[in-house]
Amino acid sequence: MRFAKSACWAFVVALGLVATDAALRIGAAEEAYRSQIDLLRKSLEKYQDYKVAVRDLYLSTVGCVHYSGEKMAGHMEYPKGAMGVHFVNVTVRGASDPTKPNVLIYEPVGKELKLVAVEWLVPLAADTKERPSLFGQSFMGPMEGHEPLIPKDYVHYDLHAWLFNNPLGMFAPTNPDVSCAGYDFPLLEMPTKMMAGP
Ligand SMILES: [Cu+2]
Repeated sequence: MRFAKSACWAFVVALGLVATDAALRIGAAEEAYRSQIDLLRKSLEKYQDYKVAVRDLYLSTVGCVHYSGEKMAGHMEYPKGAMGVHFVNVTVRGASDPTKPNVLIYEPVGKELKLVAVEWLVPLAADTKERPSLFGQSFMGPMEGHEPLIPKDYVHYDLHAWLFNNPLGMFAPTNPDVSCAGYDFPLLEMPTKMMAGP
């Protein structure tokens, strides 16, 4: 009994160390890419106004995407929280540019839309040799498209960047502080299926 208890404590302490280490590493990665991230924030200032984004062909996909935190074997793990409303620009193609994401994400706040994050979506192609990365962060995936807004057969990698605040970290897929409540088109999505790939 005594042994079980101390083993349990050792586990908790180890877990704490791992968590702290991961947080520090993410912090260090953010630090190393600080100037690139600042540049990205600057290039996005104009998109605080979603109408400017629309004029630049970032088009609203209407639904405010959020997740329950439910875990499903073989599917992506999305902590409970929202992403928000994705504005997708299909004219942004080619290698991922750290200052030019192909998705802008807005949170509905009252009658306004507030820019909260950006996302890079990279399709898995026959000649994909490695997992894409930006800011020292490996993209998540490959995974199926996010139904119902993106068809299942759009297998892709993605990386979110929360530019202003996310308690789960700057590159987490969801944000518990973002909400779709009160918005006319909330969309509870199931976690996307993971696919094989580099
Ligand atoms: Cu997203």
